[in-house]
Amino acid sequence: MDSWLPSVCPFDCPDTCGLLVRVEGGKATAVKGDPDHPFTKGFICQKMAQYPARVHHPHRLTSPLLRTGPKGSGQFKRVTWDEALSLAADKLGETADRYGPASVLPYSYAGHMGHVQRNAGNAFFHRLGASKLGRTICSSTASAGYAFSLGSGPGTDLSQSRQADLILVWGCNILTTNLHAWPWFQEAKKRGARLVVIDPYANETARKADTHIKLRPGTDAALALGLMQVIISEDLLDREFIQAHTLGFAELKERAAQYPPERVAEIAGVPEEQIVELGRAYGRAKAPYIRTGCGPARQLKGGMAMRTIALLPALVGAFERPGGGILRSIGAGDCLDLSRLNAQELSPEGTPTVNMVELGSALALDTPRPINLLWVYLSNPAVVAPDTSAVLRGLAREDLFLVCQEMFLTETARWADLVLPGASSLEMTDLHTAYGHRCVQMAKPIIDPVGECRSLWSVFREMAGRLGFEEEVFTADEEQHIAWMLEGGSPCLEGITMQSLAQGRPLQADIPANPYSRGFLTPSGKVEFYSEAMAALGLDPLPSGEPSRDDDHGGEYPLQLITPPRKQFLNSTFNEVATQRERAGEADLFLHPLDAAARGIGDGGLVRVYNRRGECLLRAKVSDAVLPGVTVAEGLYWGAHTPGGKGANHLTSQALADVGGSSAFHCNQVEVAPAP
Ligand SMILES: Nc1nc2c(c(=O)[nH]1)N[C@H]1C(S)=C(S)[C@@H](COP(=O)(O)OP(=O)(O)OC[C@H]3O[C@@H](n4cnc5c(=O)[nH]c(N)nc54)[C@H](O)[C@@H]3O)O[C@H]1N2
Ligand SMILES: Nc1nc2c(c(=O)[nH]1)N[C@H]1C(S)=C(S)[C@@H](COP(=O)(O)OP(=O)(O)OC[C@H]3O[C@@H](n4cnc5c(=O)[nH]c(N)nc54)[C@H](O)[C@@H]3O)O[C@H]1N2
Ligand SMILES: [Mo]
Repeated sequence: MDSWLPSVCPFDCPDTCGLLVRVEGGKATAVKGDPDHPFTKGFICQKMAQYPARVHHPHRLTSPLLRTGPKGSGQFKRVTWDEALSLAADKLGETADRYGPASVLPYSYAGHMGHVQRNAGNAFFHRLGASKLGRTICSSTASAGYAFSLGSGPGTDLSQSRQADLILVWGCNILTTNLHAWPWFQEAKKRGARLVVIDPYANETARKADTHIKLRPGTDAALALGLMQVIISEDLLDREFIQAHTLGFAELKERAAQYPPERVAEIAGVPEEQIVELGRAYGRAKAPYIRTGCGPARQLKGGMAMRTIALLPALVGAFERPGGGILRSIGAGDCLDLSRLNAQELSPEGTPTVNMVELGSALALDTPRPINLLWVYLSNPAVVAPDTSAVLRGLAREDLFLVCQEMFLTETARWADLVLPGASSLEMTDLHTAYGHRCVQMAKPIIDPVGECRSLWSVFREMAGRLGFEEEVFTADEEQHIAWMLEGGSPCLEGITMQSLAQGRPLQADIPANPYSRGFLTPSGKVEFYSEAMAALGLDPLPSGEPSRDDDHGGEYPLQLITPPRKQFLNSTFNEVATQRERAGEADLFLHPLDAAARGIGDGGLVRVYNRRGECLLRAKVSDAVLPGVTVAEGLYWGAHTPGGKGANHLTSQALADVGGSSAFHCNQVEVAPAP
C-alpha cells in the first residue's frame, strides 16, 4: 500500500524540516516537505531528497560486526547481537576493573537530533562511572559569548525578519545551513529591505546579497566595534533604550573610540568607506535584523566576537521595533525536562570530563588518565574532530577497545573492534525540536527495521540490563521518556502532550517571536555592554576588537584557512550517497589570484595545503571570492573522498576558543604549494 506518512528531519540543522515520507512495502521510496509545517512549509534541501537512498543504501550496516583483520583494515565478520553485546559487556567490565571506570569514554554528537536517541547513552555511562564527554564541539562558544551580552535563551524569531528594512547575515551561510530563512528574507526584500552578508568569502548567500562585506576571518569584534563607533560618533543612538535597558554605556563609548573606521579597516581588511556606510545604514534603519551563525565563533576569540556582535541592536533600540532584533538560535529544546533521561546524579562525584574537541590528546598514550575503551555513536570523529592525525593515532592504538554504533562503515567505524548497526530516524521513536524555529514534533517508526539495525535507546537499555543496572531510567521505553520530558517541561509546552503529538504533526511551543520584549536573561536583566561575569572570569569585561589568530610560526604559514560546510554534505553525513558526492565535486580550496600567482598555482591545479599539524591535497579555485591571505576549504569530505586521502581537519587544531570550549575550526594558518 502506498501512503505518505509524517516524519521529521533528524539532522543537525536549524531548520528541522517537517517531512512526508512515501512508504511502500515497509520501505521509504520518496520524501517531500510537509506543506503544513509552519516554518519549513513544504520544501526540503537536496540532501534530504536523497534520504530514502541513504536509508536503504546497499552499503548500510545491517548486522553487528567483529574485527578480524588488523585495526583499520576494514576486515570484519558478522556476529549476532547477543555475541556483540556480551563482548561489549565483558570488555566494559574488564576495563573498569583493570583501569577504573573513568578509562571508558563515550563519544557522541548529533548524527540524530531526537532527544531520546541522542541522549540514549548518558544514564548508562553515568551509572558506569565513565569519563564524561564535554559536548561543546559546535555552538557552546557562540552561545556563551552571546549570553554575556543578551543572556541565554531564544533570540528574535526568523519570521520577524520579514518586517525588517535591513538584514545583516553575519557569519551564517543561509543558503547552505539555514535554507528556510531565505523566504522570510526574500519577503523583506520585496518590501524594500537590504540584505548584507558579512563573511570572509563570497559563499552562495553572499553572492545573492545586496552587499558583501568581505572581512578577514577572526576580525568580527573589531568590525562590530567600528560600526558602534560610527553609530556613537554620529549620534544614531536610541538613548532612551540605552538608559532603560543597558549597562555600561559610558565604558563602551570609550572602548569604541579606540576603533575608528580607519583602524578597523586595517584589522579587518574591509574598506573604511564600507564600514562607515554600514554603520550609518544600521544606525538609521527602522528595523535592523541580524542573523548570526556560528562562523564568527569558530575562532580563538570567538566568544568575544559573538558578544560584541550581540551588542549592536541595543545601541539603536532594535529590539523594540517590529522586525528588529537578533537571532543566534531559537527552539523548544530548553523547554524539555531531560533530567530523568540524563540521570546526571548517577555519575560519581569527581568524575573527569574530556572535551570532545580534544579527543586527539585524550587518546594519546602519555596522558595522565588514559582512555582504554571508547564507545562512539552518532558521530564520526575521524572526520569531524579537529587535528585528524592525532585522532587517528589514538583510534589505531592496539590497547584501545573501540565500539562504534553506525549506519555506515565510516572512517571512524573502520577502526572499530566492534560495530553495531544503527537504526535510522525512520525506524525509531523520538521527540524533535529545532534550533531555528519553535516547533516540537514526534517521530515514530514508519518503515520496517533495516536488517538487524537497532535504535540507540534499545542498545543502551539492553546493555544496562546486562550490567545489572536496575534504576527506572533503564527500564522505561522511548515513549515513557518522551512523556517525562514533556511532564517536567516548562510552561512554554502548554498543550503539547503525548496525545497532541501522537499524529506526528508539528506543534508550536509558546515561545514569543520577540523574546527580548520580556527582558534580558543576563545577571542584571539588562543588555551588558560591561559584563561583571566576564571580569570575574578574568576576561575583558568590555568588547575587545583584538583579532583571533592561529600561530603562523614566524610567517611559515602565512595564509588564513576557514573550513565551513559544503552544501551537499551535513557535517560528514551524506558522503555515503553517490549523488551528493557527485554534486559536491572534488574537494577544493578558494585562493586569491595574488596568492596563487605568488606560488605558481593556476586555477584547477592540485595544491598541497599544510601546516605543522598535517596536510591535504585540494583543487585550487582561484578567484577574488576571498581577500588576499585568506583561503577556504568547504567540507566535510571523508578523507578517502579527497585527492590526497586526507580531509580538512588534518589542518585544524585542538585549541579551544576563549569561552564555552568549542573548537576554532575557522582559525588556522597554512601554507599552500603546487602538489608535487
Ligand atoms: N548543508 C549543510 N547544512 C548545515 C551543516 C552542514 O554541514 N551542511 N551543518 C549544520 C551544523 S552542525 C551547524 S552548527 C550549522 C552551522 O552553520 P553556520 O551557523 O552557518 O556556521 P558555519 O557553517 O560554521 O559558518 C557560517 C559562515 O561563517 C563564515 N565564517 C568563517 N569564519 C568567519 C569569521 O571569522 N567571521 C565571519 N563573519 N564569518 C566567518 C563561513 O565562511 C560561513 O559562510 O549548520 C548546520 N547546517
Ligand atoms: N573543519 C570543520 N570541522 C567541523 C565543522 C566545521 O565547520 N569545520 N563543524 C563541526 C560541527 S558544527 C559539528 S556539529 C560537528 C558534527 O559532528 P558529528 O555530529 O559527528 O556529525 P556527522 O558527521 O553528521 O556524524 C554523525 C554520524 O552519525 C551517523 N548517523 C547519522 N544518523 C544516524 C542515525 O539515525 N542513526 C545512527 N545510528 N547513526 C546515525 C552518521 O552516519 C554519521 O557518521 O562537526 C564539526 N566539525
Ligand atoms: Mo554544529
